[in-house]
Amino acid sequence: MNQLITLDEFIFDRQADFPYASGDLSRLLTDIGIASKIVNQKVSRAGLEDILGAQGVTNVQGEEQQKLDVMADQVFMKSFLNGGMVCGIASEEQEDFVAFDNERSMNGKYVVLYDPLDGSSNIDVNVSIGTIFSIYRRKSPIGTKAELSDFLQPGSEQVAAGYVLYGSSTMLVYTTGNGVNGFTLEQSIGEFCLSHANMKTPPAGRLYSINEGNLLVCHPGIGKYADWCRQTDKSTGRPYSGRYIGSLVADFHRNLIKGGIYIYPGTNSSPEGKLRLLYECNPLAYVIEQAGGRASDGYTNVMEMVPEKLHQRVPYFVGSPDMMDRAEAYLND
Ligand code: AHM
Ligand code: MG
Repeated sequence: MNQLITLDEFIFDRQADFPYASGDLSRLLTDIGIASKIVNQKVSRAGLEDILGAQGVTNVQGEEQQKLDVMADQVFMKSFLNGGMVCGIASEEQEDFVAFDNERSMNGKYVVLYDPLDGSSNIDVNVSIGTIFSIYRRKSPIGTKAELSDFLQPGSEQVAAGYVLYGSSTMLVYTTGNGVNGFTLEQSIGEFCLSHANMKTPPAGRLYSINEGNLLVCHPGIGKYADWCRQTDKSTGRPYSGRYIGSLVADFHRNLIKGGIYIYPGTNSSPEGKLRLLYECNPLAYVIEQAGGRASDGYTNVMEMVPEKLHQRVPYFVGSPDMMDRAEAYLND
């Protein structure tokens, strides 16, 4: 029987990788694991809550039932607030960042940016969704309240990032800059267990993921790249397969493992695209880079961009390095 390594054991074993480690980042990652187990529990009951709750309005505790993405946002925020390692958070669900004002949190070294439930339009139809998170060391002095500048850091400054995929099984995948490791939730013991050690993406793959409905309203180079993917050529394994779930985390995770490229381009009506730089693009860029892939806006590594606002959007290309090279070449041609 293989040795079972839980997420918490793994995090604490790896703590020595950081010469400056005080255990705070380890504790923070553990908090993320706990929050995602709570969210997983709620997500797995999607569809039942309305039936089991009183009229779908209040639950047995008399609390108003919330939409799952708002609920997930609150679960993660409370976990960061209670954990005390974080001086503030920014979330897709909240217009402004939140600076925690209790003494313990103000002494926290880190800020977290997150998308609590990405792909949430898929909840109603029981399709995989995810959480994405990004962790930075704060810029403002320890002991004070978090400031906007703590959150507007380029992705290259991330100290950890990852995602949780609520799929046919629930997985937590993260990096702290020493490779990528994936943990599958073993429901019977309620623990994330190491299942995908040192994940690497193949240099090239046979999957391309794009909302084809956008092909006529985006840069023509992207349509030409999609045409190339569809052409038959045995020497390059084409035609490639089109795979698009519409849940970034799920599309990203599949492509990471099997080899592929995900593209969400700027369109005529939304030149900046749809995805948010700080809590969707940068964290997954850090993960894919640590797994041997790349991410860009078609021209520039997204992690080199200096963000100007919390909810900044950016066109997004992410995946296996050889596929990225070719897709970018079509864009630049
Ligand atoms: P969300 O954060 O509001 O859920 O939006 C992000 C999602 C991604 O998960 C997904 O890849 C994309 O939006 C799908 O968008 P579209 O339906 O336009 O293809
Ligand atoms: Mg999202």
